[in-house]
Amino acid sequence: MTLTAKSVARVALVSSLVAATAAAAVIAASPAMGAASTLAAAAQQSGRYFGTAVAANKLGDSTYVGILNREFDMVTAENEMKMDATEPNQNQFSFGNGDRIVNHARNQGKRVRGHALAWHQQQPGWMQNMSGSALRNAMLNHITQVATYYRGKIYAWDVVNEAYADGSSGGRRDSNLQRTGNDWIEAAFRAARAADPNAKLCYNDYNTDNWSHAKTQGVYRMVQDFKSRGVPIDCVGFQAHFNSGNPVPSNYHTTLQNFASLGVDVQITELDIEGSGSSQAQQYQGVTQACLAVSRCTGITVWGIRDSDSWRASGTPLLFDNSGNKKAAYNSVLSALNSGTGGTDPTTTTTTTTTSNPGGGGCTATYSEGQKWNDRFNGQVTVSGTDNWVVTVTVSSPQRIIATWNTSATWESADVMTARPNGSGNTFGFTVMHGGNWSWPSLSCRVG
Ligand code: 9MR
Repeated sequence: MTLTAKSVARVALVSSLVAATAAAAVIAASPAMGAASTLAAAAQQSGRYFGTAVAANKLGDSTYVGILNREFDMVTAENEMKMDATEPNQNQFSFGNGDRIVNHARNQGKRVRGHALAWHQQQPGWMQNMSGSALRNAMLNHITQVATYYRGKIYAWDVVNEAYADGSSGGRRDSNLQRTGNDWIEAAFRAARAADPNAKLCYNDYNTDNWSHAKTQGVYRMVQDFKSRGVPIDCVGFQAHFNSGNPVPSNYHTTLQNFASLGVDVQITELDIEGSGSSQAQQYQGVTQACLAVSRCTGITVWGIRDSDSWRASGTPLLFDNSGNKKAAYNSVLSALNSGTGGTDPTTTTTTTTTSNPGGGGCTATYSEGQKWNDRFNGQVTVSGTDNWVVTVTVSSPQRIIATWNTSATWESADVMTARPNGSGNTFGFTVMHGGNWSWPSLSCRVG
């Protein structure tokens, strides 16, 4: 998989998150008093983990290891447990680099996601040229040997990675493994279960974030079928590699929830979001909130630590800059994790969006997050600079404002509400049915 191929295949959505961030957004840099101060500790408050991909050759880098040890409680080997790394010659296994990562994690009290037992990419040379029953048997032997070797040390295995096609077919990707027969995926899961009965067994893929995409639907039907026939599958991994051509979809929460409703855990397994500043921070926040709103979303893993560690470093897609400093995106994720489950938590206002009046005239509207439920959230706006304000609140489809208070509201369209004072002061509120879209409304303020 290359970035180019993925970008071409993806349908570019006009993301409401992007629209919402067009307004100047200010993300508060510090967590609320008493809140957890690391990603792992913050995630643990709701029983979740926060992980990262780790490269064995960086375990001597003290900045890298310092952040790893401090912030994360789940580890994925970025490349070291793939087929080419663990079985470079047929039936000769090589676990040295995988072990370095697994041992470091376990010595630090962290858990490990295994990645990946069967994949059309990063196959050793000897396997690439195989076909038919010889390849099927080699794949099953690989799964059995690797999962047996690591038995008891792996929280979840990506048993099969990226087996579905991009584009509109909703079907399987062509590969040497697929050509061994359509049942290769379930055979892989059965072999993995036999080898390590206590590891959670995941199907992992990219471009499966948007509920309306054919690929998402194809994977969903496979998981539904596996559950109905008793094929051992416990979880679905959503890689979540986002950029401007493939933004966080507005229905992300819907996707996670619908898969979870099939009776599997869902995990965000390789998160990175190209961009910078408050726009990137807000998208990270949206992804985090989407996971928190799904009780079976058990954790989030980012695909590297510093931007410079990323497979696409030029897109600066991670939570720490090249020097290891926390980015705005880090603070937004930490805030979101500290804000709780996204279920019935009490109001928390650790983040604000501030939009100045573009025409001048001294009027500022500040947005604060309010209480969140599975289907709706509250927002509050405080206006300063004038008592004679007109604030425009724009939500993004499928969001709808269903209630307001302390304001006189009129609607310009289904998405755009105009709020004026009603004698209750300069703070007003509203409730948004979000339809899976957790992005903040955008605000503008003018003197009336
Ligand atoms: O980050 C990994 C990079 O170092 C490798 O060169 C690449 C080889 O395919 O794999 C990258 O990780 C991929 C992961 O294993 C599966 N999903 C997509 C990831 C980014 O390409």
